[in-house]
Amino acid sequence: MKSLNEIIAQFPEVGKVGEIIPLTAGLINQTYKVQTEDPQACDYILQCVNHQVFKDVELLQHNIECVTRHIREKLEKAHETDIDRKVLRFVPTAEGKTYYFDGERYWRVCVFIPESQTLEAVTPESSYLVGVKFGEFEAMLADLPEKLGETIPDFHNMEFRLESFKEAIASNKSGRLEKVQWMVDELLKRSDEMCKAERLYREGKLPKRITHCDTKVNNMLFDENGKVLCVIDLDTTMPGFVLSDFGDFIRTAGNTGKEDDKNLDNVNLNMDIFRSFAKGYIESARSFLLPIEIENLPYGAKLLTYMQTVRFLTDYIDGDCYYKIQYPEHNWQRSQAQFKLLQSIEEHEKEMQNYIQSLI
Ligand code: GN1
Ligand code: MG
Repeated sequence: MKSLNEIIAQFPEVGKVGEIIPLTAGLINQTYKVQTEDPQACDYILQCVNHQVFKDVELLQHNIECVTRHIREKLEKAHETDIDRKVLRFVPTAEGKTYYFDGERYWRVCVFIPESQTLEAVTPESSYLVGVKFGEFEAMLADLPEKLGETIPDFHNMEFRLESFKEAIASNKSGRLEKVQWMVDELLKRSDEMCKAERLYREGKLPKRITHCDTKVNNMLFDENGKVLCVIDLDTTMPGFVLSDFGDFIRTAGNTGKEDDKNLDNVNLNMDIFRSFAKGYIESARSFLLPIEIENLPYGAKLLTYMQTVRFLTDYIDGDCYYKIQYPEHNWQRSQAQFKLLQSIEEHEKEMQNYIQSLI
């Protein structure tokens, strides 16, 4: 196996390397911060792409190159300043590729955006700004000339997720089914309602657009003054429903507790975050959103929370093959916390709909 220093050496732009620090945030890829010795030079992010999850890394990097190039061009045309902090830049290998295959694993390097930070929680003020930014992100990609592929086929396809769920239940690999049966029943009870988006798509009523598909708070960089800089973690940027982007933000940032909170009393929908995000998002995305998309935004919040509950529980029943876990019952804890959030979102559905109506 090649050492990290040998891997980085494949990306000639990166100068003399100092410390390499593992970062732990993501549940999928392995990420490192690469500090360079020259104090004038920038630092880098090195990532080992999870090839189990992202089967076609070439397609993945093609998507990312198209997206970052297009956004960069838009920022340049708009005479924005400080562009290198507003869009990611991936570093080429000696062969001019944006990834390196070491015979076993895929690696890529992007520039570390200086004086930037991720937040694990937002305030109503910052969630308004993040709403504006994710709306802008989709708006900027609305006229992307290249066609993007699905980096994870059927990633946010609820019908497909339910099929995998049912397969996991049928084979009960971990023997954990009995314990979680009550939640399985609760989830299956809602399955028909939760496939509405796929049905609307087939009927030609709900479009697919380029969406980010992982709009967590920690996939947004902020500057030292709390201003939004740029959207990161572009691995799942692909055709999908805007409901995904809206919903996944509410699912993550609009939770008064943690995604894996051990105390379920902490977990509820934060309506202040919902309102401020919705306001910002609709402001910047209304230029291209159809009425059916706007109307279904609260449904998106419910759908993504439901989908994540199904995904965590599927992984738990399968014996923890997908998500990185920190303790044996982690995926069960996550499932319970997501389910609690789902219930809270269901209780607030009417209130969310009324608010969206008041904005349009
Ligand atoms: C994964 O790796 P991370 O934390 O950015 C997952 C998301 C889930 C999330 C659960 C490719 O994202 O879809 O919502 O965990 N990404 C992939 O928090 O499966
Ligand atoms: Mg991420």
